[in-house]
Amino acid sequence: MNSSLLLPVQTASEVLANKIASKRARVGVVGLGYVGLPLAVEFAEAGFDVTGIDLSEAKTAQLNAGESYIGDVPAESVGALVGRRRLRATTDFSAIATLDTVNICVPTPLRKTKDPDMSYIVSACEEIAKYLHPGMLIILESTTYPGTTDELVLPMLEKSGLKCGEDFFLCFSPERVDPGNPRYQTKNIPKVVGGATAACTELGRLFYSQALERVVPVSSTQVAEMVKLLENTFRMINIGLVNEIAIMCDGMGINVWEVIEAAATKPFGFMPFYPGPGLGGHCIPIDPFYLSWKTKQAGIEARFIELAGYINGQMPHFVVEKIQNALNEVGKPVKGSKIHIFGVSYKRDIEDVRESPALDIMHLLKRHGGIVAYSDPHVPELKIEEDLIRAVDPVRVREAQCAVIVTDHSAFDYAALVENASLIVDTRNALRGITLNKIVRL
Ligand code: SAJ
Repeated sequence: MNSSLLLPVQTASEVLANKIASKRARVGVVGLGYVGLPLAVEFAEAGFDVTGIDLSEAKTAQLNAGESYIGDVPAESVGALVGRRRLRATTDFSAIATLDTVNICVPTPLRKTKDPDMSYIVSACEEIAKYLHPGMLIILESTTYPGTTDELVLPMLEKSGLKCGEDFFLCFSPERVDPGNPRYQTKNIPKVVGGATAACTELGRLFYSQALERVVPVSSTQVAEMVKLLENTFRMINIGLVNEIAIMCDGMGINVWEVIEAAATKPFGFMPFYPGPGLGGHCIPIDPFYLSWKTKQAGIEARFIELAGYINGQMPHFVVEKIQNALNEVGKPVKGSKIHIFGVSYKRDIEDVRESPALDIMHLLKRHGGIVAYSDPHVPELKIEEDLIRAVDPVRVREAQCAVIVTDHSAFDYAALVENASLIVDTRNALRGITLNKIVRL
């Protein structure tokens, strides 16, 4: 046969690149939470066939019924994509055998010992390895310590006998989802991606550029893993700094909120952070300890992280001391006093109570014999130790000896609170501009 008729054999990378560029690649997302579901919807809306995989029968059934359980993902979008058979959800990992790309978006919590809990990543990779086939792109998005992708995920996948960078391709890309952010959503948040090899990085770049506005390729998976940890460690440490500044100002009788507001007028070289009752959420209090855990393995002590973690962890105690002193000023002990907490989620205008400092504050007050109630329009009920307590009407603050603003939800009627409460500890400067003896600030 005339050799000019023989088409050059395409490499696995070229075949996959063609599938991605023509949007014929069948996309998979493992883990359909606040990261995975928006990502799945973005790729489906970009024209790919997307299969979401999750352990939860409830979640997959809701999605296949065209419903959404993530605030940032409208049910209409899910319904339209499911209707057009662009998006489907399953609990069956064997679907991976039919896919070309898989994004892993599973949780990476900390254990009680502040060690990384890698169990979700490990079990996802065990399933993927069963169905891994030549020509696949696997991208880990879960926040984790530098080295996870190359040292843990890559060997697990190569147990299949396939070679990374030749038969399959592997990247890390940090998730930067900020739930409820009205301006930045999955599509317009710049997407960092780093591959185990240059070919992996290029395929990761090509993949994300099909659906997202800006892709930032970096030279390795470790760089990409470290980018995320720098971002969130930066935030945690600066919150720790401003909390320590608040403690200093409190000791010197200086209004820290006025100090920060004036410092924020500096048009360069300063970024305001604000003191608060402690550090909540599933990112900022957690992510930096993935970094410090890893550096400890290399004999490097992450002193800033440890110190900031200590300071942030002390804030609930600092707030309870403020409450004790405020009640003391009016001749009342914490013991037997009714204390009404305003806001229990970890930050304003959301319903998430994970790691919320309000839980620590309520626990400490109960331990001191306080009688604790709370109001929160986003959290109808709350488990404190073994007790399940329900939110009460804010007007019940009239019965309390002290009100404490822990989370400054926009929905609160602060004028009514000032009117009805006999004593208020404001940990968020929610009552800024109101000067009354009955208001005590951080
Ligand atoms: N907090 C303070 N003072 C501050 C800022 C935050 O005490 O100046 C407290 C909050 O009350 C909360 C905790 O820190 O308890 C975390 O707040 P956060 O604003 O960092 O909110 P998160 O946990 O939702 O962080 C997410 C992160 N996004 C991702 O990891 C993708 C973070 O990187 C974002 O910067 C942050 O959202 C954001 O800016 O909203």
